[in-house]
Amino acid sequence: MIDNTKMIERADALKDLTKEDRKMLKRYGDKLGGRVCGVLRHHPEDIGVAMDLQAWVGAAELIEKFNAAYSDRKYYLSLPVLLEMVRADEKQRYGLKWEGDTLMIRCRQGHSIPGLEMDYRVEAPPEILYHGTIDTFLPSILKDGLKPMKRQKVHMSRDIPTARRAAGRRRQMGQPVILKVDAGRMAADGAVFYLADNDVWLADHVATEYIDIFQ
Ligand code: HQG
Repeated sequence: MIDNTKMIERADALKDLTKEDRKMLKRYGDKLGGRVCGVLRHHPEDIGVAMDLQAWVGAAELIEKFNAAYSDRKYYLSLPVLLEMVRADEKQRYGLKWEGDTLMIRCRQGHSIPGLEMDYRVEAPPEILYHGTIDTFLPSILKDGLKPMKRQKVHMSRDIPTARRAAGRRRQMGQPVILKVDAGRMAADGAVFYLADNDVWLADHVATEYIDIFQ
């Protein structure tokens, strides 16, 4: 896991987080995060924020344009709010970097924006990775393998609870199923695996021969 602590400290803004900000985050933090991820992973054009090929956007520009676009909502961004969101995110979805004096932010994985050239690290995977899905998708997965669908990559995790949470997101559409991916054999057969900065494992496709139903 790449740690954001130093980037956050350099901004020196968390000390300005107000009581109101904390209240807002407590009540609307999930909605706010969902909306920010929506912009950063899928639709930067919704708010007109400029994004580079590695999905970075300027934090100040994001804040300004996000607030302008969603001024009718109960949530908002400010530098302290954004940094607290980044700091507290349980999946560490957001990455930060400084370009000179400009703070940049991106989502670390999960994008669907065409043409992005994410600089994921190519790494040798653990022997086994897990993918959470639902039974509704199983016939298609067992026929075609795991495909990125709307995103750029197939998402997998090293641990079962993370896969279970991913599956749980679709509880309304079907029964959760955890798939076991024989990543070691797949890599030995020449497949490339990528590791996002928040320890999510990615691949372009997982053929059915490497997939087992775990539970
Ligand atoms: C399924 C969340 C039919 C696949 C999560 C999944 C993750 C197929 C869905 C991250 C298929 C795509 C990504 C095939 C795959 N036929 N269905 N051949 N191949 N599928 O959301 O992995 O909280 O794009 O099983 O925790 O669910 O948003 O991928 O059910 O880390 O940060 O098609 O998103 O993270 O769904 O989730 P998604 P995912 P966040």
